[in-house]
Amino acid sequence: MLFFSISNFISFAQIKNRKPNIIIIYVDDLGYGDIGCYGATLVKTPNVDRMASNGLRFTDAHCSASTCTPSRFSLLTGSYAFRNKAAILPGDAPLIINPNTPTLPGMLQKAGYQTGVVGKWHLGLGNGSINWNEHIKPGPAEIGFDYSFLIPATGDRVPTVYVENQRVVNADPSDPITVSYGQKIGNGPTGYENPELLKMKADRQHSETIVNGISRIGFMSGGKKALWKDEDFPVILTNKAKEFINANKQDPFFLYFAFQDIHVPRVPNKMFQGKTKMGPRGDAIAQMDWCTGEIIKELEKLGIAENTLVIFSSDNGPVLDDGYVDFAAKKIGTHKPSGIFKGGKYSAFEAGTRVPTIVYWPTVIKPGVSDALISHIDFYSSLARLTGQKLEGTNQAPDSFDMLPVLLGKSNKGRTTLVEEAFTLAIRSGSWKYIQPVKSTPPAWFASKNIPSGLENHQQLFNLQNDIEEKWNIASIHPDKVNKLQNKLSKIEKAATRPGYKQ
Ligand code: NG6
Ligand code: CA
Repeated sequence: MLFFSISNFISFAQIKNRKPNIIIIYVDDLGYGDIGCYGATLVKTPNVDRMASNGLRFTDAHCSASTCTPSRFSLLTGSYAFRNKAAILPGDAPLIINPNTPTLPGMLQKAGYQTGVVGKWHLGLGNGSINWNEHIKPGPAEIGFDYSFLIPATGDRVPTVYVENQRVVNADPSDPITVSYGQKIGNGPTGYENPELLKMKADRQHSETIVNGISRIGFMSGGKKALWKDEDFPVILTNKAKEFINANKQDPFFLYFAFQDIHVPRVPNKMFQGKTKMGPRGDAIAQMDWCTGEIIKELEKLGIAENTLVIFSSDNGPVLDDGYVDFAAKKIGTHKPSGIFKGGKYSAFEAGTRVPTIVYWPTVIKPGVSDALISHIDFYSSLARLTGQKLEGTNQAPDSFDMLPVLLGKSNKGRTTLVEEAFTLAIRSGSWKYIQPVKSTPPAWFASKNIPSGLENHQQLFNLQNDIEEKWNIASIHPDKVNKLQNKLSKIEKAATRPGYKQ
């Protein structure tokens, strides 16, 4: 039953008399069980927990995929990432969102919003032959962001420089930047040639150019003045986010604040080193909690907290060893990054995409917990409705369902079906979960991760109602169910799923 009708919403909007600001805080690799309000005890996350106890905490909300690029692609386009074959990108990849594609920030611009992105991008930049010494185009501006301050790919990939409004910050024409994901370039040290320079050891893939004592994926030369220090991320990124909020406090604004935490390399600021007994991974969780708190405090200071909708979530499930020796597994103690669920980052099991998700809007959202099934893909349509934008009959957001009543806690009627993407596809339908056999082999390095992956070359079926840990594959006992779900999945693979969507 829907508890919330459009007419209620309109009258609510009239009471508010203006469009609310919208902030999406997107943490990297944060698992379901990694924060206090989802059961963690060995790391304290008071700021996020406060948001949860004064907002709506979801127990069955999903990012679209168990890796970063596809999840972010889906968040910004309202489309399943497999439609675009979006996969983890190297740091010199071209922009994977075609500038003609309707996007979430573009839709909000039309609704009168000032739009900004601060933090990890990992959606590619430029058109394939990127020159890091010039204005980089296309980029965030071409897909709907008025302002951008980026870590271009990931913390573990070159180039290790900030890019503000599509120019490298502190670029120096006399020391041009070159990037290579093939042969080594320049004379700089690498992890495999100069291990004595490292503050953290790494596997072979992460042993190329060394910057700030950390070897990365990929080679880079030049740009000495532009190189980042990983320890500065929380301060620099949070300040940029605050500056954007301050500059736009009079307008409705949309801020997509994408953290580097708690992705590798985990190199927390001094303020957080040793905060937990879990080593850098635990300390990075404490750091991301602080950054979140800084944003909420800023909204309160400016007196705009009650007119700002904040969505807090993660781009995929947790991973302990992701290439650097930071003792995440060794120091884990009783901490359960995936909570009660199986798997994690890269995995087709629940913990791959079931992530902490909190929606916070003081005085508007009644505190509570929701077990509705929702996807981050749904933010697009839901925020369109919130801001008075109509998607019906257009070619926007092909897989995004309007879940606004669910997001605001007015209804518990979530999705009936949802696809989870890993190196294969899985589908949720009611309490059933079906994992399709893998069609292509995952990368060789994945085998060493020691994460239950769910990647098999046979069909798997679980009933989450009595097997939340996906322990018992009951495909052979329910061949009809398997066929039905496989057919459903194949149909979703072929065509858009949003009601009213037209190409
Ligand atoms: C993988 C990297 C991993 C991480 C991941 C992207 C190797 C062996 N592993 O390819 O360290 O960077 O890509 O993570 O290279 S994500 O959260 O951005 O998807
Ligand atoms: Ca990630």
